[in-house]
Amino acid sequence: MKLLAVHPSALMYTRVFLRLEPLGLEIVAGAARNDAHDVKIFDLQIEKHKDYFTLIRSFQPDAICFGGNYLANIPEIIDLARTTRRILPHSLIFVGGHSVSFVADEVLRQSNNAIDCIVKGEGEAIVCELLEAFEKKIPLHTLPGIVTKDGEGPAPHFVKSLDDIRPARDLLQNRHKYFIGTLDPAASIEFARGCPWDCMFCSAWTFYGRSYRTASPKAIAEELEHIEEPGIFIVDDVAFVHAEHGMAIANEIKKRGIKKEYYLETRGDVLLRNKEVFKVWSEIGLRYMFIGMEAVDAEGLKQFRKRISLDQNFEALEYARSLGIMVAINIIADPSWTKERFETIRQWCLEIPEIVNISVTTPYPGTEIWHKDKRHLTTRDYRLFDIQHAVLPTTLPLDEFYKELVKTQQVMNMKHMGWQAVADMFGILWDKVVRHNQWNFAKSIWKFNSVFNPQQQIADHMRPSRYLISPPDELSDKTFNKNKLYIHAPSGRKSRTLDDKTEKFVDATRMATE
Ligand code: B12
Ligand code: SF4
Repeated sequence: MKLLAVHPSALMYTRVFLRLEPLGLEIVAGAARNDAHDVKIFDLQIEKHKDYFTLIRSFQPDAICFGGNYLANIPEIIDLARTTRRILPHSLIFVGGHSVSFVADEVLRQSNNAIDCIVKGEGEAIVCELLEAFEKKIPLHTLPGIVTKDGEGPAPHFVKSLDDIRPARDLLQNRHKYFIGTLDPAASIEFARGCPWDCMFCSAWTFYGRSYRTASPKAIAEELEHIEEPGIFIVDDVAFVHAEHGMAIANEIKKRGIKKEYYLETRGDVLLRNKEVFKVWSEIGLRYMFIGMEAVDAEGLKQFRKRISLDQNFEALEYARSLGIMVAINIIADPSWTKERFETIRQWCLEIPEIVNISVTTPYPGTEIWHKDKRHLTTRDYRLFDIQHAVLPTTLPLDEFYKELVKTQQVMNMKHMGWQAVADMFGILWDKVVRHNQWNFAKSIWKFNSVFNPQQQIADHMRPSRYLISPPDELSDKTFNKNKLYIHAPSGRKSRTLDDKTEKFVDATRMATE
């Protein structure tokens, strides 16, 4: 069969700081190609809608699938599916990925028969069976994880091993367009899947049933050897949770003489616990690290149910600095923030050398705060659920809130434009643009003001919206049932590839008990 796998357009943040390959979609495409299907990938983060339509007319795919990792992309996917249905009335159209798994019924309904089914959970575990069932006219909703308007199959299952299916990276045409900051160009890779913690604002753990699985160091190193890009974005939610695994990958990389530069995301307490691992990684090319601090005071951390103390967070930053790793911190701005609160954050951010990123508290389906936050949503427009817009009532008038937010983001952005930074930047630009003709990083420097703009953000709220997300049906601590949040059913300790000490460490640093 001919399968076309499509990633939707970039959201706000990705229009400036980074653009990364759609790894999940590439893995799904890889599984289908291994099964002898003729597969193409089309990435709308780079390409245009009109080129998508030209492609489907010439390629005439039997099946088209869309990557629904981001809630904010759902209206675009529904509209694309509707037009595609008119052009190719007999093709199978399906959507899979993180966010769409949590709102499957709703998206099917809103598509008005344009989307045949939603694939919940891991796509590579079921895509081949799905294509076969479509060919043989077997009812799709009998398959695990598949939801159609006629019903839903059994719970989705996991792939046997993360080592078996490699992403079809070679199917992307413009690989030089993917980058993160100065890692330009950059490829993405997955070392482990899932997260054993259970933060209330996050759905990474509910998607995978609080499991944590690792790929083998050998398979990872082999994959790295095949990647041409010098920069590597490690997509794991929390990198190097398990020290031995991180160390074994580093050893394999050293043994094979692989030379790359890496970016990863982790937690402050994991960094402090596994100092040696991060030290070794700084020696083999770890350049950038993203730590989700979420709040800068104890009250804020308590609100986010993170058991890590502020002292630990600052100690982690200090340690990363000592290794020469550039750290970016994420702070979550709550809609209740006042002008004074924004000012405190700006001052704090100027006092530290790290890059600070700010996002807005956003309840997402699949998170605890979606069901428990008693504040009513002020908008149900999917497109605004991108953590750059306020979807809950703001204490400041909305325009003031955005002015303060963007001013804070500007202060953070400009901080890295001092004389020394400009001099360093000049060196980097020389290397990227003049020596290697790589333009992504250079272009990103001038894009900030055109994308992050308070008037534009207000205007985004005024756009007419055709598809609205339904609010959570239960907003109560008493009736809230955590088990309903999961996409892959939790199967406890055995689903986590962690040694007992690490399992205990995770338990001590997460808030809830199973
Ligand atoms: C890497 C990553 C990114 C990369 C994106 C790379 C890309 N182009 O896709 C970057 C850093 C750019 C990014 C940015 C953002 N991200 Co992000 N990101 C992640 C992260 C950590 C891992 C995703 C990943 O690659 N995993 C590895 C691959 C193998 O897994 P996967 O993509 O989930 O794919 C599997 C399944 O989902 C499924 N699947 C996926 N696609 C498809 C398609 C089909 C057809 C099928 C059948 C199956 C299928 O099968 C795959 C294989 O098993 C997730 C957290 C998570 N654990 O999912 C957050 C996450 C997806 N991001 C999130 C958010 C909020 C954002 C931003 C909005 C944040 C911001 N700062 O503004 C932006 C928006 C980016 C955009 N779309 O323009 C949220 C999503 C929230 C939501 N409900 O919408 C998540 C869940 C994080 C979280 N815990 O809240 N992100
Ligand atoms: S540590 Fe918390 S915020 Fe980070 S991925 Fe895990 S559950 Fe989400």
